Amino acid sequence: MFHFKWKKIGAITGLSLALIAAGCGQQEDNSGGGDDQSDSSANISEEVDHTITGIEPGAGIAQATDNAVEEYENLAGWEHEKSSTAAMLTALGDAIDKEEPIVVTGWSPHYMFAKWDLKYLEDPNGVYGDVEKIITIARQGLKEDMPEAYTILDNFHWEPEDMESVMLDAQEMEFEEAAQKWVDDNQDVVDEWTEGVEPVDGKSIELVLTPWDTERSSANVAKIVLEQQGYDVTLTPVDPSVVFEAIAAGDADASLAPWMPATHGAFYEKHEGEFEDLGENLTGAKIGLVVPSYMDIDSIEDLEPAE
Ligand code: PBE
Repeated sequence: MFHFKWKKIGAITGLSLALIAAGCGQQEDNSGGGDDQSDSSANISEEVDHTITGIEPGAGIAQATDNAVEEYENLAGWEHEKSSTAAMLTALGDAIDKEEPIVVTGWSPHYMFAKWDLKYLEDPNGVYGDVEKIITIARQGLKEDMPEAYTILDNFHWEPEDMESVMLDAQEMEFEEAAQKWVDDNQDVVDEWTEGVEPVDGKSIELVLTPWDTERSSANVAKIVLEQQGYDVTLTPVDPSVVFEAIAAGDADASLAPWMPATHGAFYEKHEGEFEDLGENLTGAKIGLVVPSYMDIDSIEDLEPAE
């Protein structure tokens, strides 16, 4: 935390200098109608101190962003500053309050798009993929050991709006309560997932998830549905790499957390053949570089190198 604040002070100092420099430039350039200059992509890149405000280092989007900095020649000399989702959202909110530029790693579904007017930067190299699916994976042997749970997990499919409604309610209540509310309101959907499945008597099952609101939503809904069926459910939040490791090793039973193909594709490939892929549980997710809509750039390629 301390480290992050310190970095932020550095960024603010850099920004003030950039603004002073821009002001000087405008005075010298009075004849040329230099008003647009403060919005130019070179200035945007300087004003953000050639820094992408990222999230937790273990996130798939963090790996993708390191790849983007490597791959895009125009991101030469850029820093990808990793901290936490909460710190990224605070920095984004602060920048928007002051109408300052900022480049963050963002994803949907997420309330950031409802709360603020934001846009994804185009990604001509396709580093962040296009549409992402969220898939369900299970340890080998789960189908034989717990066929009832396997069937329910295999049937689990919902829409981004469903996930968003749990995430929105969870702003004001615990995820358990928000998930229960969704289950109560959508018992017809849940009935389809559990149709023909026999009840069980207190068998234990462990689901691993990643520590973001999207996955807290799906895991808590799955927990309630499996508990209705008679299971005793444990939810364990871990890093994305550990989701795959735990399922591949048989230490956990299943997960509804992997984002594919771009976000967690590297982990998937590393463990391919050591787990079962039960297919998507949601489609229409996305990751990428996100900026406030007032910023006058549209593509990652509009950013300028640091050197
Ligand atoms: N996320 C949310 C995660 C997956 C879910 C996009 C921040 C990640 O990048 O690993």
